[in-house]
Amino acid sequence: MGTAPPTGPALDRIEIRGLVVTTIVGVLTHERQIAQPLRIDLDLHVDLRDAGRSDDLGDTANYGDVAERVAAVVRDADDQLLERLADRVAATVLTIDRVEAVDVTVTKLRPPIPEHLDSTAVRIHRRAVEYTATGSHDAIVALGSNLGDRVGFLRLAVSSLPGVDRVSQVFETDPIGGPDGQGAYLNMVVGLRTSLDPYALLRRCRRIEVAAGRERVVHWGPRTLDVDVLFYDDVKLDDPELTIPHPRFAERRFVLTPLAEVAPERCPPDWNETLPPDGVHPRGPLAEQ
Ligand code: PH2
Ligand code: MG
Ligand code: MG
Repeated sequence: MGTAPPTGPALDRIEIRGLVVTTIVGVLTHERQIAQPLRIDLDLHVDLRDAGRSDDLGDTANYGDVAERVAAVVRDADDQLLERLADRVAATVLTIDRVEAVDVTVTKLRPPIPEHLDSTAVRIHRRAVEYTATGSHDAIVALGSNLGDRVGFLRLAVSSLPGVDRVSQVFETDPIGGPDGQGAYLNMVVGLRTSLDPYALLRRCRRIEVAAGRERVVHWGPRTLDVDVLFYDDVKLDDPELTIPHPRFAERRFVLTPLAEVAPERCPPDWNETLPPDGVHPRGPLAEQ
């Protein structure tokens, strides 16, 4: 509330142009022996709205840091193909928090061919969700949708979250709280392994909600997609941005029923006997919806 709801993924970019690094790259014998100059150009897809408001470097990706990391990767490279080198540059850039996607151009400034030409290059586009940030932290995330293409939005969430390795079935549930007359929810719970810290995971969840066209208009109102972090390892966090474990998970059958399929040890003892019955109906696996 207060600020205008985001209307979709930002088209913002951070550009890095003309980073020249000398390195070993190529298939030909002399290319394997003598280093040659490459030019790297990068377009980082980063939502710059937060930094535009705050004037805080912590709210964006630091291009100095990016350039340094990329230069190090290229300098230490020993690849045959520009394609391979570009891919490794992309993977490095996508480990940086807030970078949603990247365009990488790698240009050979002195291509070893007899024709006269200026340069040769490859340009690739990679998204962070393709490089699933699988890591050692265990997170449990709850999904809910009661507006629009509910099954489609659950699918979007499951495929966009990094490192998902456990999924509950889908449940159709009566809406709890919020305005009268809203439609039934589809709810499910997923488990994932991630290298993201809790705040970066929260931002990833928000971004997926935005991609599903979520608008925060009415508190607890109908939503295309709700992506809530329930647990992150055994971390306890209580600040205005993020509370973990989720403050109301233990009161809600629409969370506990799918949670019991994915991580029963996280459910309070006897929840199934003590919570009042409410409308939670199993609908089977997401793939069969
Ligand atoms: N989410 C809410 C409020 N009420 N009710 C159901 N059945 N399922 C939900 O996911 C849900 C809700 C707020 O996030
Ligand atoms: Mg919620
Ligand atoms: Mg939420």
